[in-house]
Amino acid sequence: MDQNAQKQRAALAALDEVQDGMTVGLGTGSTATFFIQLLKQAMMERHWQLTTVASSTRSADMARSLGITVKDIDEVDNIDVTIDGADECDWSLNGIKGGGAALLYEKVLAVRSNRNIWIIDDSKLSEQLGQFRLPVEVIPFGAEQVFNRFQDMGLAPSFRMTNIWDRLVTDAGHHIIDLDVSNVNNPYRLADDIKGMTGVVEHGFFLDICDRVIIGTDPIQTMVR
Ligand code: ABF
Repeated sequence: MDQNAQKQRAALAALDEVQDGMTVGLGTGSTATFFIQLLKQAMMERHWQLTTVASSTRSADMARSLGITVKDIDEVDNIDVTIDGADECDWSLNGIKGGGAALLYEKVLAVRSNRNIWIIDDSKLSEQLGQFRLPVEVIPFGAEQVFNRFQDMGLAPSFRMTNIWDRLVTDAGHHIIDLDVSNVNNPYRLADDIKGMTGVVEHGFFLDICDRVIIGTDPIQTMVR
């Protein structure tokens, strides 16, 4: 089944996680985009009143363009469920996110959410995390020093670029360095080491965060924590 069909199927299945009156976290990426479109349709058909919080400017803009109420995360007392995509997911419901350069706000949203649901196509599944390069968000000041540290650690770093001259700048004004973690057996240890580095804001390991993964195969497959 083609990936888009799987993404749409997973996004549709995630509507089961939403009830009238909820505050819903909106993820970022193409699968999350399908979900936002389907959420609007469900709101109209089922007369749901919902509040949302978005994990990126582009998801917020898209939701608002559909007439969905989007609040700042500090304006809501509670986030009932966040529906997001992932770049890679293992059988323990751990994942790598940040391919869309939104990992910081995605993680802030996820850790504030009562439930986290990932909607993916089956190409994202892997036995051991590391097929996807790990995005790390760093402040611009001293980013080269952090890059060099990653090089010394054998993680083959590369700056995420918007073109051949300019480093990508995230919604929060930071840069992304992508790392090769394909030889890493203990993501927890590496996650702690990376997070402890001065100049690093956040990394794309999402460990022990996701409660349920919906895989858009036919029939749908789901993994729960
Ligand atoms: C988001 O989900 C991003 O971190 C990631 O890049 C995306 C998955 O991409 P897609 O849904 O477009 O395959 O959380």
